[in-house]
Amino acid sequence: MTLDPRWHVVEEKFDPKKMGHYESVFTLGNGYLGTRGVFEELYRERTPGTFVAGLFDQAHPNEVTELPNLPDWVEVSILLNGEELDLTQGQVLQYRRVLDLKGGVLTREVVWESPQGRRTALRFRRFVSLANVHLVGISIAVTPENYDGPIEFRSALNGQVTNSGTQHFTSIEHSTYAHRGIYLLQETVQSKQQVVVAANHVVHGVLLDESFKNAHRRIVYNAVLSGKRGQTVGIDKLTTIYTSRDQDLPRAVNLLHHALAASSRQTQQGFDQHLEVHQQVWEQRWQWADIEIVSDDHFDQLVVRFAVFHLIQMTPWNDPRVSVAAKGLSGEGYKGHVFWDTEIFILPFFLYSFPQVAKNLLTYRYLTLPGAITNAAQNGYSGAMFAWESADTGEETTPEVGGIDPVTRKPIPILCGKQEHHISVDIPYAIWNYYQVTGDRDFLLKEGAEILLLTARFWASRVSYNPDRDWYEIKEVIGPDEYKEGIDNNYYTNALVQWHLKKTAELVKLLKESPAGQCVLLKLGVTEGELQDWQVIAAKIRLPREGELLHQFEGFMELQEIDVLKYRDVPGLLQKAYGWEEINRSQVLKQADVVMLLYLLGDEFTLAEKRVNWDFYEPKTMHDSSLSAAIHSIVANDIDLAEEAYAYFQKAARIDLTNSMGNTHAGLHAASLGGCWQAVVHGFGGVRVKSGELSVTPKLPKAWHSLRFKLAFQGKRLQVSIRRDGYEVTTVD
Ligand code: IFM
Repeated sequence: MTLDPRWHVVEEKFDPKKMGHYESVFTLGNGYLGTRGVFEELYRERTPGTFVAGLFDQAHPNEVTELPNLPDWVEVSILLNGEELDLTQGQVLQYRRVLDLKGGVLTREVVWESPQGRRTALRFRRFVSLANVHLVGISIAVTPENYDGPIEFRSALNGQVTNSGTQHFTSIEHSTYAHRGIYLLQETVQSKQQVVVAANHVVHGVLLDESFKNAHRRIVYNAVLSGKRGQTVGIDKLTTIYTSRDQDLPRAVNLLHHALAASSRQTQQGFDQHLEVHQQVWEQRWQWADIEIVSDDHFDQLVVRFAVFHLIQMTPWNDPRVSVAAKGLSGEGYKGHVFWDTEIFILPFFLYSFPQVAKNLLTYRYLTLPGAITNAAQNGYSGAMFAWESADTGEETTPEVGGIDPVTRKPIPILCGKQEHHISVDIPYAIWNYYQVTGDRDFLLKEGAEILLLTARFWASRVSYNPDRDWYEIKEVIGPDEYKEGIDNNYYTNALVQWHLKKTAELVKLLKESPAGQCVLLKLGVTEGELQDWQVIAAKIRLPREGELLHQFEGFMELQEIDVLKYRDVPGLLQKAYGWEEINRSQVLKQADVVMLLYLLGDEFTLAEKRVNWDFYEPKTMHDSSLSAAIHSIVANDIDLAEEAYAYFQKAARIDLTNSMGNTHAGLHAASLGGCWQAVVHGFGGVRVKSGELSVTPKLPKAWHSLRFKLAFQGKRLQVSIRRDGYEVTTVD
C-alpha cells in the first residue's frame, strides 16, 4: 500500500501504551454505529467499544443514562501452529496501521516472529459500511513465512464487555446460524431495546476443522486452516448489527430473523464487494466535503481531512431522532451525551456541506422539546430549557459529580446541569444560522419557531428585574468558561439572550405574515404582552463592561490574578497548584468565553473592542477544554494576528492526532474537530454571512500556497478557491 501523507493516518510502531489513543483515532463509524479501532487479538490495554447512536439505557437509577457498549465484534484470536499471535511477545519485524481517510478503511500489516521463531505476515482490513449502516467487516490474511502448520482463527462475539463496569444488557439468546454464523440477542436492562449482533464467516484456504464454543454472553466460531510456507490463508468476518430502535425496520418484524436473513444475504456478496460499495459512498461524500490545502508540509491537509472524516462518521445521516455526542461514537467519554458542541461547533460543517443533515440535527432538538419543557417546569421556569447534557428524551442527564479535586481529595460536584443555561440560547443561535445559510423558511417558521419562542419564554422567566438599577439580570449561571460557577450576568449568556429576544421579534413578524406561522403563535399561546416584555428585557438586559472591555461576569475583575501561562501547557498542573475552589475565585479561564462571543456575534463588536478583549482574556485562558483553541484561531484571524491564528489552529489540530490533552483514549473531541473545520473555512477562508449575503475575506496562513473548498449556500453549490494572489467563488454544477 502506497502511503499518501495527505490522506493516511499512520501508526508506525506497536506501542501498548498508546493503544487507547489509537483506538479512538482509528474509530470507524457510519453515524448509525461506531467501533473503536481495537486490535483483533486481545491485550490487557485493549478497550473495545461499539456504540449505536441514540440507543440509550440507564442501568441503575443512581447512574445517568448512557450509550451502552455493544458486544465486541472485532475479537479474533489467531493461533499460528499453536502459538497465539501476541505482539508483546516474540519480535515485531514489521508493523504499520493505516487509516485511509479517502476510502474509510483501516489496514494493519504486520510481520511477526513468534517466541519459537515462526515468522508470519498478517494483513487485517476493516470497514464500517457507509452504504449499509448495519454492516461491518474484517478480513484477515495470514502468510506463514518459514513454517508449515495449522492456522487457527477464534472469532468471537463478546457480550461480556461493559461500560467501565456497568452491564447494560440481559442476554436473551446466543447461538449459531447458517454454516459459520454466530449471534447474540440481548436486551438493554431499562430501556428494553433489543440488539442483535450476528457474525458470519468466510474462510479462504483448506479447512482442517471447525467448531463453535458457547460461554456466558460469549460465542466463538473456530476455524483451523492448513498453513503452508508462503501461502496465504484467511478469514472474513462480516457482522450485522440491528436494534429494535432502528427506523428502517419493516413493521412488526422479528428482529432476530430479520438480522440473520440480512446477514446471510450479505455473506453471499462477500467482503470485497461490500468494501467497494462502501468506498464509493465515501467518494461521493468527499466530493462535497473535501478541503484541499496546498502547503509545503502535509500535516495541515491531513488534519482537516481527519476532522471531516470523523465528523461524517459520527453523525447520523438520516435519523433526526438522534444527534452527535461530544465524543461521537468513539468512546465512553461523556456517556454519548449531546452538548452545545453539536450546534455551535459541529453543525456549521454540515450546514455548508450537507444541509439536510444539519436540519436533522436541529430536528433532534425539536423532537426533544417535550423534555426541555419538563426541564423548565421542574426548575420553576416557563417555556423550554434545553438540557446541558441531552440523551434521547431531552431531559437533563448531566452527572452530579466528576473527578477528584487534587486539593480537597473529594469528588468535584458538577453544576453544569443546574447552571449552564447558555445551551438554551446556543440552539436558537444555530437555528438562525441554519436559516441564514440555507434559506429554509419552512423549517424556521415551524420547528425553528417553536424552539425560538419557547426558549424566549424560558429566558423571560429566567431573568430577574433589578428595580434599583432598572435592568434585567441572569443570576447564578455557568458561562462557557466552566471554571466559574454560580456567577451573575455572564456577558456571553446575556448578550446572546439579548440577540435571541431581538431575533424573536423578527421571527414573529415573519410568522404573522403566513397562516402556518400564525398557527404556531396560536399553538404556543404567544400574547402581544409577552412579545413586548421580551423586547423590554432585550433592551434592559445587564451587560457588564468598562469602556471597550467586556466583563466576563459581574465581579470577574475583582478576582485574584494568577500567572496562567505558567500552567498552560501541562494538563492538570493548575488544578494541583490551586484546587477547584481557588480556581473558581481566580482570573483564569478554562476556555473561550468573551472570545467565544466575539466570534459568534462578530458583527456587533468593533475591531478595537475585539483587540482589547483578546489582549485581556487570551493570556488568562488555559485552553483546558478542547473547545477553546479553534475559536481562538478564528478570532485571532479577525483581528489580524496571523501567527496566533495559525498557532491556535495547529493547537486544535493536534488535540486528537497527537493526543496533546492526554485524554483521547476516552474518545475523540468532536467539537474540536468541528472547530478545526470552522478555523479553516470561517477563519482562514474568511467565510461569513453578512446581512444574508455570503462574504469571503480570506487570510491564508504563510505556510499555505492555496486553499479550496465547496460550500452549499441558499440552495447553490459554490467552490471557493483561494491563492496567495487572490480568490474566486464559482458555482458548481
Ligand atoms: O461542552 C463542553 C464544555 O464546553 C467543556 N467541557 C466539555 C463539554 C463537552 O465537550
